[in-house]
This record gives sequence, C-alpha cells and structure tokens, in this order.
Amino acid sequence: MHVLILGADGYIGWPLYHYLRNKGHKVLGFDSYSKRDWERQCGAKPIGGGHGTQIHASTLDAGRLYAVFESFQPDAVVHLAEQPSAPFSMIDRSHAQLTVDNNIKGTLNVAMACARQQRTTGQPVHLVKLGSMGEYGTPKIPIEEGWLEVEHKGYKDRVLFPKKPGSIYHATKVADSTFLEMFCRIWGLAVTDLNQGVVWGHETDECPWGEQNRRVAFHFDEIFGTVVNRFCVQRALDCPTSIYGSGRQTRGFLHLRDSLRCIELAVTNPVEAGEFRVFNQLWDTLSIQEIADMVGGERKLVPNPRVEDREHLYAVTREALPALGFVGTPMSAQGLEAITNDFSKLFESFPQEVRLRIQIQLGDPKTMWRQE
Ligand code: USQ
Repeated sequence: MHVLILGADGYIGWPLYHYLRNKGHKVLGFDSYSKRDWERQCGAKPIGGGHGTQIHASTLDAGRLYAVFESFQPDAVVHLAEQPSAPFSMIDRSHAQLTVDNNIKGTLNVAMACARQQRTTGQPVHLVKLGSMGEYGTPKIPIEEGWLEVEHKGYKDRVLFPKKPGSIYHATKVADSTFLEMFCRIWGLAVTDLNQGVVWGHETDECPWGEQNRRVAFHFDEIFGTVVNRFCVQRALDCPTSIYGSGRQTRGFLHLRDSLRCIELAVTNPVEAGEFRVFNQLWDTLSIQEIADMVGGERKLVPNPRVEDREHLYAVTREALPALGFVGTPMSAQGLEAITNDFSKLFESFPQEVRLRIQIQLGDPKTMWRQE
C-alpha cells in the first residue's frame, strides 16, 4: 500500500516508518521538525531520535499537502503530526494557542486533502488519525469504544461517546474527532480514530536501542516524557519515582511495538467511505502506583501539578483491535527492568555535561494546571 506518514520524525512516527517499509509498503514520511524547537524551548532533549534524513520536511500547509497527495496518491494517511504533550499545552496562553492552532488546523488540512483526492479519484483515502484515551477523561460510567447506543425519552440513537478531556492538548484531540466524524457524514471520508493510551518502551525490532542511527526519540522530562519511561529513567539514575497526587489515577498503556502493530492493523483493514471507526488502542489498564511497584526502588509523592481525579472508575472496552488479531505485550517488571538497564549503561558512557542535563530533566514538575 502507499502509506503517507505525517509526523514521521516522532517517537512513534520514526519506528513506524521503518516498520511499514519492512512490511513491504511504499512509505513516504513528512515532518515539520517543529517539535525539536519546542523541546529546545523546554530544555527537554530526548535521547535518540532526530535522524530523519529519509523524512521530508514540511508543515501541514494545505497547498503543500495537496501537492504531496497528487504525486504520491496515498491509500492510507497516518496522521501523527500533532503537538503531543498535555503539560506543554498547559504552560501558558501562547503554548495553549500553539497547540490549538497546530493540532486542529493541521487536522483540518489533512482531512481536506483526503477529501480532495477522494473527489478526483472516486476512491476513499483512509485517514488513520492518532487520538487519545484522554479524550474520554475519567467518567463515572464504563468507557465504550468511541460510540454509545443511547435511549432517551423513548428514542434511540448511536452517538459519539461523551468526552471529558482534562487538558487543552486532549481538548484539541476531541475537536479533531468531532471534525472527522462530521466529515465522514457530510463528505464520505473514511477515518479510523485511534484513541491511544500512554505508550511506553525504548525500542522496536527495526529501531533497537543499541543502534544509535535508528534509536527512537526517548523522552523523560516532565513535558514530553510519559510516565513509564520517566519512571524507568528515574530508577536507572537512583532517583525516586515521581508519583503525582494519590497515584491511584488509572490509565491505559501500550508498548511502542504494539502501537506500530495496531496502526498497521488499522491501515491494512480500511473502512468504507463514510465510516468513522474508533479503536481504543491500549493493552493494560494500570494505576500509577502499580507502575511504580513494577519499576521498584524509592518513590516520592509529588503534589499533583495536574487537575485529575484522585480515584475513579476506569472500565474501558477494547475489542476492535483484538478482533483484528491484536495481542499486546503486558507491562511487566522484567520489561521495565530492561529499559532501566539499557538506559543505565548508556548513561555511563555519556560525558558529565550530558549526564547533568539528563538529571535536571528528572526534577519536580514546574507546569501547574490550575489557574492560580
Ligand atoms: N504521572 C506521574 N508522574 C510523572 C508523570 C506523570 O504520576 O512523573 C501521571 C500523571 O499524573 C497522569 C499519568 O501519569 O495521571 C499519565 O501521564 P503521562 O505524562 O504519562 O501521559 P499524558 O499526559 O496523559 O499523555 C500521554 C501522551 C499523550 C497521549 C496520552 C494518552 O503524552 O500524547 O495522548 O498519554 S492518555 O493518557 O490515555 O490520555
């Protein structure tokens, strides 16, 4: 298949690019490289990533996208090109605005490019869009897979599951989903929205940790680092794991390798024109405390810089991907220890100034989500 990856320089985009090529697809990768500027601004340099010579530089500007679509004629477009951090979106007004502009306008342009190709060729372009489990928030009812059958005052309908995002970043993902579901209805677009949980892991088969030229962009700072990877690095450096709030908040998790497999399953099992399909893309549901237990070592309870429910229900349906054959890798103490050990070994090889830079990034969070 012809697969266009937007956001091909990122933590998921880069290994996905190599994974899909290895599977024999014709893959074209684009990235605006703006995330690297955002990282610099936040002093959040990852280990790995940033190779990108095979990835073309481009923003999601409509004219440019139209030209790329015309020459490449993608069968599927994997749209990962968003500002991916919830804390980043909550820093201040300018970061909030950047997130809203980048994510929502970018998605609109991608959807319009798909619609344009569909009009000219008469064939749907399958848009596989990275959404987030955080779009649902932590409601007091079990979370369905995208849609909810409702009966209200004697009438029945199938509606999008109600969303309760907890950050401006997550709210942009909700807006994306709203637009895309509408485009499926009014323009007959073909979309799969991947409501993905928190991804963890430091390598894939095509991008092993030991191969510096391929190593994934592994973050551990408070802005771009996600909780599991951050805890493993803290453990590697003998720092206590930073549990925010009660640590009883529960989320969905998925290994990086599994994220690639799920995207592949979405791409190779396209939807019909007019269908808005939602996958809850996660494998484990775990509390932050449970993850800290698996990582081991000392722990520190940090007053929660975010606004999150201390305790809540988290009963998530995830049936669509397993129905296509997906079996995930459960998170385990052993799996996390491998990350910790690999990071530790690499850390020892770094010069003093790099070690210091890494240590600084493990400090207490500075971005507070409450408006004081
Ligand atoms: N947390 C800690 N300690 C830390 C960092 C985080 O306890 O040092 C807690 C947070 O309070 C939160 C949970 O871990 O309850 C997850 O935080 P995270 O930073 O790992 O992930 P999050 O901000 O939710 O965002 C990440 C990705 C985002 C994706 C989302 C999926 O950055 O792109 O959409 O995971 S989900 O969480 O399901 O919304």
